[in-house]
Amino acid sequence: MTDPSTRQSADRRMVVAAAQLGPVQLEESRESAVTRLVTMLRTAAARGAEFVVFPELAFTTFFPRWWNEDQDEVDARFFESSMPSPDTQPLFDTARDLGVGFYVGYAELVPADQSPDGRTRRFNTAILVAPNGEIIGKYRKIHLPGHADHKPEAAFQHLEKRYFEVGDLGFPVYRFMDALVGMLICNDRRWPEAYRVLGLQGAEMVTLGYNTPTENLHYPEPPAQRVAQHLLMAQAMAYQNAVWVVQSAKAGFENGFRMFGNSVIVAPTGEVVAKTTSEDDEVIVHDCDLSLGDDLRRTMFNLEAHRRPEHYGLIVERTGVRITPANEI
Ligand code: CDT
Repeated sequence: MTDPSTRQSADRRMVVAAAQLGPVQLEESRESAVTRLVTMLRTAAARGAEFVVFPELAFTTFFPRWWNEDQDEVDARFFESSMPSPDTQPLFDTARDLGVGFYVGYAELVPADQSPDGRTRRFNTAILVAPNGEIIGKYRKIHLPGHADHKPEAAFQHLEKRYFEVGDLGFPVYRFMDALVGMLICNDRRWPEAYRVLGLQGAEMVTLGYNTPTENLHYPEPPAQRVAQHLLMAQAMAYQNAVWVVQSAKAGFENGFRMFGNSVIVAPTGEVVAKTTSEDDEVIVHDCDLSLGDDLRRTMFNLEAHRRPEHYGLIVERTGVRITPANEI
């Protein structure tokens, strides 16, 4: 365990990129998607990036929008049972050649014969890959949105609860190059608890890929409002945890279903320092001062000095709302 006061304070910087992917159509091959990621990795490296954040489920279309009862087909088309796999190896090779690390999301299948309980398992996963091409960290998405049942009346499905299990690795933080880095995936960004658990482990940068539909599945909502909420969350979570936030979208029309872009890099001050403007493949880069959050962590958000966990019990004891007015108990 490292004491927070022993962070190295010398000029610690990391040039970071968010590499947003435009749409990946259902028909597009994994090989083609990986070629696009490799192109963006090269673009980011040419602009000085040392670390590139790619989206959630980056090698395929966002398949949870379709109901499919043929699990073998789903597994074959969308899941990876090894990483790197033959299709994804070029991304790892290019990263190693360029000396650039990356975060990428994919659908992970753990075959029954490799699973401790002998069950095939499926997760929505992100990995952290070092500049030498080695996988040094893994996160399996914990806040799975949507539903598990078929909703034929809906314009589209959001079947993450059908296709994936809840992640079983917690919220780990990794020492990555010169920084302490945590990973989240898409819907996790709506849950302050996820960020706080990373903050309590000293995270200085939180990386996250997402696929967010422009339309609300559940009720009509103006798309601009959805983007405003996305930016609001990124800025609030960055500031309240004094972390850099790097969020990368898969965006645009996939087989007619639109997802918003607005990939962002947010400073620990809560300010947006870079943002995409398209719904296509697009790279944004920022030279991050890793010590920028230190003043906040020392003062306003000195967690050791100011948190009161003795009053936060409900957060872990209770999942949903139970109305308990203090004057009615
Ligand atoms: N991929 C993902 O987690 N998307 C969710 C939308 C869920 S809508 C039922 C998000 O929070 O962006």
